[in-house]
Order: sequence, then structure tokens, then C-alpha cells
Amino acid sequence: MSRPHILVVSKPPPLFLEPLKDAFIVHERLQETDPEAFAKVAPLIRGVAGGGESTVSAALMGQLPALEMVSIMGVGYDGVDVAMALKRGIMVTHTPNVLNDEVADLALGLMLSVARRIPQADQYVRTGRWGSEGAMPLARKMSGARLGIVGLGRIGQAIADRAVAFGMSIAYTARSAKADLPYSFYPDAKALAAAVDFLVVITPGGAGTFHMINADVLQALGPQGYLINVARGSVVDEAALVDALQKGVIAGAGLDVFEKEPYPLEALFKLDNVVLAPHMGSATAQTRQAMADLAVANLQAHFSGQPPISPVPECS
Ligand code: 8YV
Repeated sequence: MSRPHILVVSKPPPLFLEPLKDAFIVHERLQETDPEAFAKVAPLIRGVAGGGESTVSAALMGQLPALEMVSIMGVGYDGVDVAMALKRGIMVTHTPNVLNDEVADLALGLMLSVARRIPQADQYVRTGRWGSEGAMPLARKMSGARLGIVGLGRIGQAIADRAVAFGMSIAYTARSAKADLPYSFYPDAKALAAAVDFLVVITPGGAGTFHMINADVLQALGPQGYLINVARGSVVDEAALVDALQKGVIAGAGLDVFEKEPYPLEALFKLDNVVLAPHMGSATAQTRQAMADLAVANLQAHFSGQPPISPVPECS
């Protein structure tokens, strides 16, 4: 049997693209680069592959009459129109679990970076200020502080595990209380923010969580509080966050994700109380390899008549 045709909608790293090319006939972003050629192959395309931030809209699916499956290399799939996929009987898969440690590690790294001012400390030494001005101003202790987690899913729990080792108390908000976990539940982000020193956002993106962290929540977090976002930029009202950081409404922020990537609001670049990262929560060779392997295995399972390994909850 001939290899299935696959449309790749993102710019995948070689560790994802190469195995795809071995197993499938791959069309790379043809819908963007060559619409005429795309129109010719569109009826043949049976699979779509992309990254966690990829958009797979109803309009794109509408151009692909033979589409059977969308495989996302990422845990987030908020760019996929799952309602349309369900309507059409199209399987959607993602890559949960294999990145839990990595994203949790970065969350703790951002907490330490912003509280202990590690990027500024590095600059302080490099620019000779240590010699000319003496010790840096004192920083904020993280161990033993109060942590609030917005979204206590698999990654949220990995963050909590690490924070326990830092002697932090753990509270969270989620759609429902998790009776099996020994952490304090709060009904919403604002109530949680008012009760903690570090508020870490790790909830799925999409319409249901859009701007969940708004000016009110930041006000509740207060002038001693830090916001960390390793989820999706859409969850935080970035303009309200800039305002809060500029006015000292909160103490600081550590951000791995932004509303418009790769273009964070430029006002953030001028602020000294924020640590910025280029959406790199899962970006190590080890974890990206595991994610790519799982995304490819999902496609291979489906096209060899097996159930996929990690369908999104709506498709399982
Ligand atoms: C990556 C992510 O940026 O898993 C996710 O949802 O946001 C990230 O791990 C991306 O998915 C890599 O393809």
C-alpha cells in the first residue's frame, strides 16, 4: 500500500520531520507556500501533523475531504478546532505526560529566577558592578513560600511535587477539587491569588481560560506576589500584566508564553521585574525527542489500523 499523504502545518524540528518523511508522503506547509499545488494534493491528504501552537481550523479541515487524523506534537491543542474534528469523525492526538518534568522544571526555574533575580545577578557580575558597587540588593526567599497553581493537571502536579521539596505550601484552583490530593482548593484564580506568594499558571489555553488572569487577579496577588506563566499566553491579559508590573501592583513575573508569539509586548522588555523565555517549557533534546516519537507513533498506529496511543480527551 502506498504511504499516506500528510500535511505538516508547522515548522517541525528535524527530529519530528525526518521520521515523518520516512513513514509518509509529507507536504510541508503547502497551504501557505503554494496554494495552487496545495489544491491539487488536498484531496489526497489523510493526516495533519503540527506543533502545540499550530492552528488547524475548520476552514483548513474543510479543504481536506479525506482527512482522518490530526497529530499534535505538544500537550496543548487549543489551535485545533476539535468540535469540527468530532463532527467529521477526525481523530486528534497530542503528546501528554512525556513533557511533564520539563515544563515543571522550567516553572521552578522561572520562580527562582524572578525571586532571586538570577538574570540580573549574572549581568551584575559580567558588567563589573559587583566590584564597583558591592553586593546586590537582597532578593526574595522562595523556599517555604506559598504557592498557588492555576490548573492542577499532570504538569501542575509535577510542579507541586517539586515545590513540596522546597518546603512550599500548595494551593490550587481547577475545574473541581481533587479529593485525592492534600492541597488546598480555591474556587477561582482571584481567591487563590489573594492567598499565595507565587501564582503559577498551567491550565490549558482556549476560549474557556481566555484572560483568566486579569487586572483583578493581579490586584489580588498583590505587591509581594509573583506571577509565572508556563501555559498559554492567552490565559493572561498581557496588557493588564504590563500595567501591574509597571505600577508595582505585583512584585514580578516569569513568562514563557505570550499572547502573540514570537512578539511579546515590547513594554515587557523595559521592565526589570520580569524574566522572559521564548516558549521553551518542553525544549530540551530529550523531551522534544520523546514528544516527536509519540506524535509519529500516533500517526503510525492510526494508519496501520490500531487505536492511537494518546488521543485528546474529547476523542478517547
Ligand atoms: C511546544 C507546547 O511549544 O506542548 C505544548 O503544548 O506548547 C510546547 O511543548 C510545542 O508543542 C512543540 O511542538
